[in-house]
Amino acid sequence: MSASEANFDGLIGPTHNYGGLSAGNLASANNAGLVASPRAAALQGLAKMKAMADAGLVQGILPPQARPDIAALRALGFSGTPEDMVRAAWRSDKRLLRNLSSASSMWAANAATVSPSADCADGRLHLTPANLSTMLHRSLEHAQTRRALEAAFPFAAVHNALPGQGDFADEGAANHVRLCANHGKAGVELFVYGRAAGDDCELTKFPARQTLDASRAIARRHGLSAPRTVFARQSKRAIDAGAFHNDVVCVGALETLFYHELAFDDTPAMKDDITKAASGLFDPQFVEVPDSEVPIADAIKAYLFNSMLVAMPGEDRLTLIAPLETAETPSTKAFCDKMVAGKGPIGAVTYVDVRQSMRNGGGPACLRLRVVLTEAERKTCNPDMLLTDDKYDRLCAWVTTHYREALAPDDIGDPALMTESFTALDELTGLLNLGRDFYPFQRG
Ligand code: SUG
Repeated sequence: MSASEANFDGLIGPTHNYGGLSAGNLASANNAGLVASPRAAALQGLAKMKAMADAGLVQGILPPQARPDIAALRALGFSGTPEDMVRAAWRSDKRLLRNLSSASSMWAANAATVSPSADCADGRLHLTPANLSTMLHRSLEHAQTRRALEAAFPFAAVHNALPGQGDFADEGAANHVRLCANHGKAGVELFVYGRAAGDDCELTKFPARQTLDASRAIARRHGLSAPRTVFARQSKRAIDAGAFHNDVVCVGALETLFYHELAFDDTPAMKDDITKAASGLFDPQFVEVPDSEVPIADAIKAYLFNSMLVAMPGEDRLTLIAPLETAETPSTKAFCDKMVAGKGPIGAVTYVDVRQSMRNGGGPACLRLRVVLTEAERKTCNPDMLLTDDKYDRLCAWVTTHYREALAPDDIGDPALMTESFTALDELTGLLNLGRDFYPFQRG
């Protein structure tokens, strides 16, 4: 069956700010406290989506979540009107309100793990929203993410998140890669984990956010074929260098896996396991970047691997859509230039400006969830959540009307930010035809 890969990007929400909320994510820590521009951030994200749509790829939109999270404020003991709760939370615990106000659902690569119908025993597309249980601000996302995925893919099996307990810590597609010869045929699913239940938590300095147990549970739920499924461990060195997700040091598409030499705990075993799992289907192409050419610190700072690796219509080699920071870092730029001049599977690199998201550790790849859709599935996915020229124009105008130009860390305590955000999101449900009960604040 013919199938293609669509990108569903998280539309950046009106509370985008630099809260310093993610331990182990160096950009989040280093940029904590900077003044953010929600408007510029959202327009950068939309421009990336438009560029992909203009290139002929299917581009979808996942709406931002409503923040601050009023239900969480209430559950944590605040009472009164939403404005009362925001004021009281800011007075008593600024860090808590920052967590409850994060626009982090923009990083759609963490929204869910996706297995295309060709890989699943029941022949349906399966999606498991990630519980994101390691970080408080991200653990609030999964219920609304499920709602958004059900709206986008009404035909699919959209599961509940795994139990939000440490043994099942799950970060979604950021720790998952699917390789295949052809999107419509069975592929190999690679799950990359940082720890297993029962491991000593002190093994890594920074949190290892994905467990083997979560990855295995997802593979079971999705009905994946065991011989076509590979589990590989992230290296401690990569996690402690700031690779809080595997997609900070690895990206794959079709037959190609592009990764840093230090990304995996046991690289020869990972390659061997993928090669065996792919046997009879395709010959995997491994593009390994040596630490001697691109030191891991540069790879993480420049986000070389947090790029989108895509088959552009009409091109016979893959294109890497990298952040501008990759072009500005000498070692990563030199590597990219050499790579495209060679004869390997990656034949072009283009650079995009997503600096607002990058300052929180979210590159081009973080902002999108890849969903392989058969022709029939694409026709049944929600057309209102797909980007068209007209919708792009309307979304840009909506952002320009409602989003603040600047948001300083202390603005999070301002109840007017909540009112503005909810007004904007209420209007967005009309723009995307989501119904007037999509957000919790609309349900009362
Ligand atoms: O989970 N940053 C996100 C970045 C997610 C990147 N996603 C992928 N690699 N796929 C995170 O650490 C920072 C928010 C703050 O500090 O305000 C944050 O949540």
